[in-house]
Amino acid sequence: MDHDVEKYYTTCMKLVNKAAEVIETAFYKTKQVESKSCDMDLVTETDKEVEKLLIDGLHLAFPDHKFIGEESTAGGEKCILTDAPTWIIDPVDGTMNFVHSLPLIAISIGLLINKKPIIGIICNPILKQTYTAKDGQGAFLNGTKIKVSGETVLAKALIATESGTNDDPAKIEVVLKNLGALLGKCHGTRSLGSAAMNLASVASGGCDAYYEMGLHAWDMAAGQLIVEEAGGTVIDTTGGEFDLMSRRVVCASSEKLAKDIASRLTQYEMERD
Ligand code: LIP
Repeated sequence: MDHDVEKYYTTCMKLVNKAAEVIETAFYKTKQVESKSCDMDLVTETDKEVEKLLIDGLHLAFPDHKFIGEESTAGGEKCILTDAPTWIIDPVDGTMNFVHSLPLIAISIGLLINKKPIIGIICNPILKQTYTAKDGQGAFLNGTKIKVSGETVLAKALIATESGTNDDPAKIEVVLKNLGALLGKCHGTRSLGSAAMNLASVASGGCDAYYEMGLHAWDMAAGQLIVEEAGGTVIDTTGGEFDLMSRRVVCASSEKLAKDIASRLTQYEMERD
């Protein structure tokens, strides 16, 4: 079946622009916050409203497409990736930042067809940054082409990572061990508080690498394509091939740097998406 990727992209962008207005309006107001898996894993009424706006709009335009959405999954829907065109959506990535009105947040949407990333959109409505990519067509920030830094040397790399939204002491131990394995051996580490913004920062060269364990498909779907289209490498934290449902990622400005970081990481076992 032929796919009109241009139509998928323009339809999605119109909805992203509407969603961005919803987030912007809510950003400096008091939020209604609920906890999900633990007290650090939050959801607001805006996450739910934006996910509904995006899924309803895309479903109306493309009734045979499938969806994996962060909040629908939290609400009990199954997270199943088939070969059908599937939109993977994080309505507000960086919900903790959003709750604190820290403007490092993003709408993150990836479209996969035959399990292959075809479209990636990361939109930060507060900083007015929209990162986009289409398969084979490069990566862009607000319409201007972007590239990874190209750094290959760990000692010169600025590395993003996150402590994540998990209160398991075993996970915290692994996070600290991995930080310990890199601090003093690289330029420094950063935590933007949003997986999508970390991925976008590697794609645009601000950070040279990003790694995390405990993510979900909706945190990485858009960013994977944007980093790859910007010339970067995306792999598993074990050093093997990237698997969107495996809940872990290392991405970097070069394959050498990605593999070097992966070789230093202790793994944390999690159930797959
Ligand atoms: C969160 C991220 C955060 C990461 C967490 C989580 P949410 O997404 O973006 O940076 O550390 O693992 O996935 O819950 O804000 O959409």
